[in-house]
Amino acid sequence: MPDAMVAASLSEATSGGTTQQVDVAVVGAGFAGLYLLHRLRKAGFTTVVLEEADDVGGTWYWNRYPGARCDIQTIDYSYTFDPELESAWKWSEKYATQPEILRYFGFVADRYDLRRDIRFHTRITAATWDQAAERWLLTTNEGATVSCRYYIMATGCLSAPKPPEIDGVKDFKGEVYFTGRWPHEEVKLAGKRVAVIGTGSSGIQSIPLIAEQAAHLTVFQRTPNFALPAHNGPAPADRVALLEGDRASYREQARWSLAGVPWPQQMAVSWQLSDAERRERLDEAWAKGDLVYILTQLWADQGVDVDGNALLADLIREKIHETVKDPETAAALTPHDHPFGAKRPCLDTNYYATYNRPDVTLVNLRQEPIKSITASGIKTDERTFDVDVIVFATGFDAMTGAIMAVHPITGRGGKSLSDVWANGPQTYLGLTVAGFPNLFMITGPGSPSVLSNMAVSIEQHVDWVVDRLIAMRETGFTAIEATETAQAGWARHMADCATLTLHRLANTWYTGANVPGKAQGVMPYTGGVGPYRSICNEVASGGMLGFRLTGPNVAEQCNDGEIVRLQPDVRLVLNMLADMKLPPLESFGAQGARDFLAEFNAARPAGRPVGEVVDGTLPGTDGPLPYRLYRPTTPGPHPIVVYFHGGGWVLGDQESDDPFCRDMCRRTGMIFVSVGYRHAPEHRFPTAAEDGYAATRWIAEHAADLGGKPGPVMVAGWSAGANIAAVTCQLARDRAGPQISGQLLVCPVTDCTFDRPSYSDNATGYFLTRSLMYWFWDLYCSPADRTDPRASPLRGKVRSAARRGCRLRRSHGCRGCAGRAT
Ligand code: N01
Repeated sequence: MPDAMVAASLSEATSGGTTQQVDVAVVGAGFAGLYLLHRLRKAGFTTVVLEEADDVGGTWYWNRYPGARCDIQTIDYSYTFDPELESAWKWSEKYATQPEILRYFGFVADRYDLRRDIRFHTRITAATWDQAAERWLLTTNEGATVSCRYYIMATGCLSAPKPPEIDGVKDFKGEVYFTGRWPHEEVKLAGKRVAVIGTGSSGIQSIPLIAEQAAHLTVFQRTPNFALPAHNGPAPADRVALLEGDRASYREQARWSLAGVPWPQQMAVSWQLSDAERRERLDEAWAKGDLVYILTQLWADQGVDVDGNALLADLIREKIHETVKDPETAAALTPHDHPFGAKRPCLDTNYYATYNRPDVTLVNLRQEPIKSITASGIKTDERTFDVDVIVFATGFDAMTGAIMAVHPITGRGGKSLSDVWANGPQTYLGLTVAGFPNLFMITGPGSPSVLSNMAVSIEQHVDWVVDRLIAMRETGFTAIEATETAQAGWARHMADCATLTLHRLANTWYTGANVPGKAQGVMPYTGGVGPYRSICNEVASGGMLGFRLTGPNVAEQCNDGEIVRLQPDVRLVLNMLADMKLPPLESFGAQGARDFLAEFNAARPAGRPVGEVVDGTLPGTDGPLPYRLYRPTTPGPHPIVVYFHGGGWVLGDQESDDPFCRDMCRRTGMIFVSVGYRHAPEHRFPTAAEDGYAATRWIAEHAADLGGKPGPVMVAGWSAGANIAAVTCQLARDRAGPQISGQLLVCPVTDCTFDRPSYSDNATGYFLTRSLMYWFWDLYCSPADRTDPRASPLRGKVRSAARRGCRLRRSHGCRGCAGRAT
C-alpha cells in the first residue's frame, strides 16, 4: 500500500494529546512551507504544516517594523510554479511593503486552500527519529504529537532573533521593540526619544521612518554597512517588459543564473575599464536601485578579487560622503572593514540623508561602546542617553538558529543535531544531514539560500525534495540518508567555492560571526544558483549519489561518493568546454590544435596589469628563443622565476599562460620570465628540455640586466611546462648550475607510465583526456626515450623534496593533477 494511503488510514484527531499520523510534517508556513504543502498535497502525501504564528507569512509575518520591504524586485520575489497565479496577482511597487507581501501569502493560502492543513500557534518542542518505525515523532507545545515519515524544516534562514547581548535590558523602564518581532498593534513613536541599536538591513530600512516620527532618534552603530538607494516606485518598465515578453524564458533564466535573478554573467574586468567607465557603471547602478544588479553587473572581478572590489567600494564611499553633510558623521557611516558584498549590503530610502536631520544623532560604538542599558536609557563609555523607546535591530542567529536552537532534533542512534553541528553546520547540499534520515531542510546551510533570490532557491529545493519523495514511493524506499562521504565532499566543495569569493574576509551573519560563541565559516553555498541546481540534478540522475536508500521490501541502495570532485573554477572551465561540444583536440592535428588554442586564448579576458611586460629573445642551444618578462610594480630588483607554459610539449608559447603569469607576478612580487621553448613534433625530445635548461642558464646569468636579483632563480611550470621545470632543476644540479632556489610545479608531468589513477579515473570527460596525453607523448618522445630522466624526471636522482610533486596540491588543495604521473 502506498505510504500516503497507510498514513491517511492511520490519521487521528489533530489535537488533544493524540498523535497525528502523516506522511510529511513541515515546520513553518512561510514562502517555503506554503509551496511545500501545495506540492506535497498534489503528489498525494498527507501533510501537516506546524506554525508558531497565528497566520501564514513566515519572516513576513514577524518582521513588521516601519519600512520593512522586500529588497529583491518583487516581480522576481514571487512564486513561479503556477502561471495562473502569476497572472492573478499584480505587485503595486518595485519593492513591495511587508503588508503587501503578507497579503500575497494570504492570497496564495486561500487560492490553494492551504490553511486547513496548517496548525497555527504550534511550536515543536522535540523531534526524535524512531529507527524501528522509520518515522519522526514530533512533540508540540499544545500537547498533541505528530508522527511523520518525512520531516521538513521550512523554517527560513533569518527567523531566530539574536539576543541583544547587552547588560541591563531588563532594567529599562521604557518600551523595547525588536525589529524581528515587531508588535501587530500600532507602535506610537511620535514625540518620543527613540534609540535604534543596529545598522543592518532592518535598522537601515526603519531608521528614516522612525526619524520622521520620533522627537529625537539616536542610532547606535557598531559597524557601518553599505547601503544603496532603492528608488522605489513602479516596477521598472524594462524588467517588466522582459518578464512579460516571455515569462517562461525569464523564469528559466532566473533558475540557471548565479543569484536567482536573470542578469547576464558580466565579462568585463575592472582593469579593462577606465576610471570614467567604472564611474559611469556605478552611476548607472546607483540610478537603477537594484541590489542584484550592483552586486553582479559592474565588473566580473568585483566579487572575487580584493582589488577589483576596492575600486567599487571606493566609489560607493564617495556617494556616502556626497550625501551626508557632516564629515565626521559621514566618516563614521562609511564602511572600511569589509569588501563590498561580503557583508549583506542594504537597499535604503533616504538612509544617509536622514543623518542630515537636526533631530538624529549617530553614536559610533567603535569609539564609545555601550556599557549597559539603564532604567532611563543607554550608557556608553562616554555618555548617557535618556530615551523612551529602544528598538533592537540586532539581527538573527542566521541559517542554523531556526533549525537547531528552536528544538532538540535527535537522529539515528540518539545523535543530537546540536552536537553534530557544534563546530558548524554539516550538510549534504544544504538539504540533508548524515545521521538524520528523512530530515530535509529548505534553503539550509550549504545551499545558495541567502546569497540568492530566495524565491527561486525555495522553489528549486521544494521541487527537488518532493520529486525525491515521489521517486522513493514509486520504488518502495521508505528512508533516505546522506552518507558521511558525500557530506564531507560537500563541505570541501563549499570551502573551495568560498575561497574564490570575498565572503571569508568579513565578519558577518553569513559566517556566524554575529553570534558570540557560534562556530564560524561561510554557511551559504557561494557557487551560485544555476551551478547548484545542476549539481542537485546530477545527484538525482546519478542514482542518488551520496545517499543511502532503504525500505522494507527492497534491497538497500547506496551509491556512495562525492558529487563534486573538481574545484569550482576548474569545473566551470570544463563545463564551458563540454558545452562547446568540440571534437577531441588531438583530432585537429598539431597545427590545428595550436590554432584552436590561440583562438581560445584570444577570447579570454585580458590578464591583470603588472608593472611592465617586456618581450625579448634569448640565445637557446640552437638559435634564439622568445621570452616574455613580467615585472611587478614594486621597486626592484626582484627575485626571478623562469616559467614554462603548458601544452603537452606541442602547443602554446611564451604568451599562452599570460593571465597566470601576471597573476603570479602580482601576488609574489617576483619577475616571471615565460620562455617560448620549441615544440614537438617539429622538435622532438629532448629539444624542449634542453631549451628549458639553456634558457634558465641564460636568465640566471643575466638576472641583473633583466632587473632581477642576481643569484639563484626559481623555476616554475604548468603541465608539460612543469615537466620542463623539473627536468631543468636536475640538469642544473648535474651540469654545475645555475643555482635553483625552488620549483613550482602545477599539475606536472613527471613520469611516462600510464598506470596512474588519473589515467583511469579521469580518462575521459575532461579536456585533458587519456587519449590526448597519449597523443602528446607520441608527438614528443619515442617510447624508448621516455624513461630518460629528461622526459620522466621522477626517474632521475630525486631528493625527497623534489618527490612531493605539485606543491599547490598540498598548500592550496589542488586536486587537478590527482596522481597524473606525479
Ligand atoms: O540584522 P544584521 P538585520 N551591540 O545582522 C548590530 C535580511 N533582511 O535584521 O555588524 C551593538 O544585518 C550589528 O552590528 P555588527 C537581510 O538579508 C532583509 O538588519 O554585528 N550592535 C548590525 O549592525 C539582512 O542582511 C530585509 O557590528 C549590535 C545590526 O545590529 C538580514 O535579514 C530587511 C549588537 C544587525 O544587523 C539581517 O538583517 C531586513 C550589539 N550587541 C533584513 N548586536 C529586506 O529588505 C548586533 N548589532 C528583504
